[in-house]
Formats: sequence, C-alpha cells, structure tokens
Amino acid sequence: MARQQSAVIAVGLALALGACADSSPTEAPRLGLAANTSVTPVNAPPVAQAVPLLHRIGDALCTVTITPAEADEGSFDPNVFHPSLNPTPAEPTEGGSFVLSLSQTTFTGVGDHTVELIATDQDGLTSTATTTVRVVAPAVADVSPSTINKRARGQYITVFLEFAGSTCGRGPEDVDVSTVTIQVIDPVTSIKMQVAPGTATDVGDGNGNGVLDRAVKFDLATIQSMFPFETQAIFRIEGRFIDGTHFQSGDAAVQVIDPGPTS
Ligand SMILES: [Ca+2]
Ligand SMILES: [Ca+2]
Repeated sequence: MARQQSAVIAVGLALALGACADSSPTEAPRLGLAANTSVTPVNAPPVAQAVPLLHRIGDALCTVTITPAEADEGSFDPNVFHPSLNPTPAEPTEGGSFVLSLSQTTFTGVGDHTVELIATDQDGLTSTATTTVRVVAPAVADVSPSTINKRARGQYITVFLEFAGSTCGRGPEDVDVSTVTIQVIDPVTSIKMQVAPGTATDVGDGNGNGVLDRAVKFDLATIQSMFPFETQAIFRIEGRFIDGTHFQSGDAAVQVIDPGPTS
C-alpha cells in the first residue's frame, strides 16, 4: 500500500516537473513581457469620426467618387499630437501616426449609400465610423428669360428642368414640384424660394431644344428685389423626385439689368 502511494506521488511529481520543464523556456519571456505591459504605456487605437456627404452631384452615369479626407470630421489618435483635436497626446507618442481609408470610394445610383471611414494607426489598431454619401441627380436648369430686367412687369420667371439622358433613372415627370426651390448663390446667397403657387408645371419640351423638360415658375418681383444693382446672378435649382431622391442643377447664369425708368 505504501509503495503504491509512493508510486502515485512520484508520477504526479514527474508530471508536474515535466509541465514546468516544458513551459519554462518559452513561457518565461512571455510572462516577463506581460509583467512589463502593466508599467509600459499602451498604444491606443485611433478614433474615426465621419461627416455625412449629402450634396454630391453625380456625373452623367450618376456616379460619385469621394476621398477619405472629404468624409473625415476630426478623426484623431490619442497618441498623436494635433493642435486642436489632441493638444496633450497620451504616451506613447514617438512614431505615432494614423491613416484614413474608406470601405468604398465610388458610388453609383441616385440616393443614399452607407460607407465606413477607417482609421488605422502605425501598429495596425483601427476604428471605424459609419456615414452616408448621398448621390444627387444632375439637373440642367434653363432659366427664361436669361436676362432679367429689374423694371419688367411680368409675373414669373420660368425654369426648364432637364435630366440629360435620364441616366439616373429619373426624368422630368418624376419631379415632386412641391419640393423644387430656386436660390441665388452669387453675388448674394438668397433664401430658397418655392414654385409660385397655382402655376402650371408642364412636362414637355417647353424651351424647344428637343430634350424633355419640366417647366416651373417662380415669382419675378421677389427675384427682382434680390438685386439692388445690375449684375450677373448665379441660380441653383434643387428638389426631390417623387421617390424622395434628390436632384440639383449646375450653376445657371442670368444677367440682371436695370435700364432705368421709362419715360
Ligand atoms: Ca495609436
Ligand atoms: Ca427642353
């Protein structure tokens, strides 16, 4: 009986020793590192912060391309100095840096697209921020008349909205007229003015250029009052289609003239 117990103890001791012998050459340095990390400052991941990009006008194929910098809104790394975002960086700072990238840079199709902005530091630590890229359909706005006489007594100016080739899958007949606005963006920035109530908003070829358009009218007196002097004015027309997606015109230039009082 005593011999059996001794044997069991001997085997147990041998196993225990064996375990120690196996682990000691490789485990000891790792344990040493683990001990050190409790006193050595630990690198922290960067912090990605993204901004929505809601007014990106698509090209003829309704495609938009963005860069990480455009989607960035104050991303920083706790270990990297930045005069405003991180004036007192955490240790370690030496060699600290981070870069920004996007999960996708090209977006096709009118509407909202989700994208992730990824911040990666020099040790490969990352964080992501999710944001929205809104592809807006490009519209062409033909303003009539193209010269606005400050003394004219007409009631309206007319804008013929065209969507070249309908490549975004939307056309003049899809415009939600209640959302359409005109705005002066140069030399002043005006309010966004809505379509004059009760006016016709025909779909056809109102300006006779062979391209289907939507005619919308705006109050002339209000527009005349925006300009105290003769100038070239730049208009922007924007709005939504009936499915809620957005369109926006390129800049439409109009001359504002004042021939003086008539005799
Ligand atoms: Ca870092
Ligand atoms: Ca037309």
